[in-house]
Amino acid sequence: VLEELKMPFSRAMIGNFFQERPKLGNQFLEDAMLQSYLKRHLPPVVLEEVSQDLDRFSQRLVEEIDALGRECELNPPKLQQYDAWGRRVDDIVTCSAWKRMKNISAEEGLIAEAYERKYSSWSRLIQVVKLYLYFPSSGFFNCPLAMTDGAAKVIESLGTPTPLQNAFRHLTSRNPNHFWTSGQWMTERRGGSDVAEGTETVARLQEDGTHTLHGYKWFTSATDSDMTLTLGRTIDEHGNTVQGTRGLSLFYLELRDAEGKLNGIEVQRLKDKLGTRQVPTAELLLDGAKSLMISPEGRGVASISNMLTITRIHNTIGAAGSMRRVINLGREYAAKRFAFGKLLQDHPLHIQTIARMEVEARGAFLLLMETARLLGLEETNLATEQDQHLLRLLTPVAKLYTGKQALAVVSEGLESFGGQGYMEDTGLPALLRDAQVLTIWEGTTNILSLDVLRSVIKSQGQVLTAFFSATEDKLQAALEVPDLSKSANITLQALQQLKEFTKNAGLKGGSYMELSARDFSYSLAKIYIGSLLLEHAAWPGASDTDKYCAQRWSQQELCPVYKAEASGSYNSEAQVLDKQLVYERS
Ligand code: UCC
Ligand code: FAD
Repeated sequence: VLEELKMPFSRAMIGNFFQERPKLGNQFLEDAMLQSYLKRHLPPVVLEEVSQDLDRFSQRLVEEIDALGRECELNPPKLQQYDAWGRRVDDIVTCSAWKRMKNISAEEGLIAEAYERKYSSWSRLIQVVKLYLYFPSSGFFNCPLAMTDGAAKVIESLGTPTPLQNAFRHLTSRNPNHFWTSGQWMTERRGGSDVAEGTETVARLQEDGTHTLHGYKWFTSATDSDMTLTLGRTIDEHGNTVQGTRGLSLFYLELRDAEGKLNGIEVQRLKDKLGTRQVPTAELLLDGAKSLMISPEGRGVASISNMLTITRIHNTIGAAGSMRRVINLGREYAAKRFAFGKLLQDHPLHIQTIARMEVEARGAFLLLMETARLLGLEETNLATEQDQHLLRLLTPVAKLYTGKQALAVVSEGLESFGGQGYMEDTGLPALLRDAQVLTIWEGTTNILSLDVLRSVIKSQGQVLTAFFSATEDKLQAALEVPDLSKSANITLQALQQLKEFTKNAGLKGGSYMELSARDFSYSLAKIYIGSLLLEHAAWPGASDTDKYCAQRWSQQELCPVYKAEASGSYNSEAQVLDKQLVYERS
């Protein structure tokens, strides 16, 4: 009877409307900003070759890699502590897709590209672009790649000493059978930010010149890696150690021997995490792990700082990559989903929301490219003194700013799918879970803001001089373009405010600067991104959209530190009142 009446829910019980899903397209071809950036910067022959490779790789992402990434999310690693006969084995069991990601990383030269330097200083930038495309489909394999890259960088900066040559070859190999990944073990139970006070691990010198490590590493990601770099405190025969940062040295160790037996390490447990569930993150007991000291004694933190530079840039890759992915899927969806009689893409308010995300994503992308460009110059001895100062300053600025913005953009992105954005089987919630870590690991927002101050103090202000002069240079061309001159002037005004703030704050002492560190770092990020967008928009090949994007950016508050200072946010009364506000109880 129901059939006769043609009742819509009579047969299948679930109706006959099914929303078309957003499809992942070729992310290289769909990325207008990436395309125009490469066109603007790369020499034509390099551009031609690289574009072909990126196009091919992006097609591989759609056809093969993206599904593997999803498989990694659905099959998180497990720890098997004992074998069937009761022997302690501490096997970290990962899925086949995760293992496949390791092979793909080697095949695609995701680390090798940066160290072969086929395209001189552009090699680093090209590697970063490839990783940016890879990240949202990688099942978070970018995490071990970040640390692998960081370890290769540390070894290279030590001059690739003989005992580390083999490791370096493995880390930078394109052969899946030889490729190694590395860990980075810095965090202990007492502290991950304050590593100098937090490190309890001791290193005992052996007769053969190696050290054994004894301690407990509280967070170790991608613990299925082949090797790691870690910190330990040397202990003499009387049991004495030097406290603080001067007692810490940097150690290299391989996790397993040729038979696969762990090197004096016990895996205590795998962490139960909000996101990055694809990545095994373990707590490790080091009970005599055989290792090699690779820094001068007491120079552990300074020596691992090269790794921090690289992993922080990788974090920026992850931030820019996840913003791009959620926007590309969101705009695809808006072209397929109807509401109130028309497609979402025809509701201006919906598109305005995505356009604001797009401005943020383009800004993050240009800041990422700028740090990669500077790193490439530094690695090929082409960096000027100004470039080197800028790289030091912009690395923490980019990490802290884009990490935070990625979280906001990805969250907004989920909302653009309505309820579907909240549904696990769309794969979208994982993007949000994974974005949260970008603000925590590799230095939290506050710790990186303090690192920005460290770079200013250590260089006696030279990093700021470099910043002011580079920003002014970038704005020059835009001042001459009628559509851009107003925005360039606004940015120059913000730069002037920042200069004023710096001059005044310098006189007010350490705690004043410390309290302003976060707003100060945000101001650096916003002003520099503004100048990058304007510089790009002033390029003759730029589109009208590039101009519009730069104009939109300059309409934000560009120098929050100036405004907050004027309202007394950093003086001693504010410190007292902040504390009262936080701890008030009824
Ligand atoms: O979290 C982790 C995640 C692993 C997964 C990676 C995935 C990456 C992204 C994936 C992508 C999608 S691994 C753990 C990360 N941990 C941190 O980031 C630690 C955060 N805490 C800090 O950064 C602190 O600021 C410390 C640990 C650096 C502070 O140490 P100290 O020893 O108290 O600080 P000092 O005394 O100021 O610095 C000691 C030396 C100094 O050199 P000298 O002695 O020559 O003056 C500093 O200038 O180290 C130098 N130094 C640096 N140099 C310190 N930081 C830096 C730096 N950033 N660059 C250059
Ligand atoms: P704390 O240092 O206790 O910080 C707590 C809060 O206090 C933060 O908000 C911080 O900003 C704030 N704070 C601290 N000091 C100051 C200050 N002076 N001024 C203002 N604010 C301050 N570590 C590794 O070494 N290797 C890994 O592989 C690794 N993998 C990780 C994977 C995941 C998923 C996560 C979540 C963490 C991982 N970590 C790893 C640890 C990570 O690096 C630390 O958690 C991080 O550095 C923060 O350290 P903490 O947890 O000790 O926090």
